[in-house]
Amino acid sequence: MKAEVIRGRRVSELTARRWPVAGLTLGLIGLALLLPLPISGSQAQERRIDISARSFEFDPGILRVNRGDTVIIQLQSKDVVHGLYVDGYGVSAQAEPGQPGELRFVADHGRAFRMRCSVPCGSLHPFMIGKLIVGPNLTWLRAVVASLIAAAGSLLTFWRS
Ligand SMILES: [Cu+2]
Repeated sequence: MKAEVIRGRRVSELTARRWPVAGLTLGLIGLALLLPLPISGSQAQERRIDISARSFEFDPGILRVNRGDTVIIQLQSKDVVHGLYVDGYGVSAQAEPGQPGELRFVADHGRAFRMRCSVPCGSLHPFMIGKLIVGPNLTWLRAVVASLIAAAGSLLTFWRS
């Protein structure tokens, strides 16, 4: 019975009823993706981080800093000569046992970057990799919120028709 009623309705009428919800949904998705958030978290500060390198890993292997921080990494080696190169920032340091190296940069662009050993140090050298994460992962959060809104919006659109 219900199907007949829907079929009997004019298409333009259905479309007209869907438009407001679709528009609202798109608007909300746009907001979720683009709205400048008051970035929470601490103010930019100087972060001194000790990394110890040995074949074939960095410890700690994952660094988290806030955007804007001045990052000073002191690299120590426990065995042979190792290097540390930070992708995206183009800075590097070298260390050998007893002779630490240091590098410094301002974490002014967000996202995750690789840190790699920059001195061939053995068979697994290519896999001597760490990670630098700058800032809160807002992109991911925005994507999640946007897809939730999209899902809710399409449900609503079809329930109303
Ligand atoms: Cu290496």
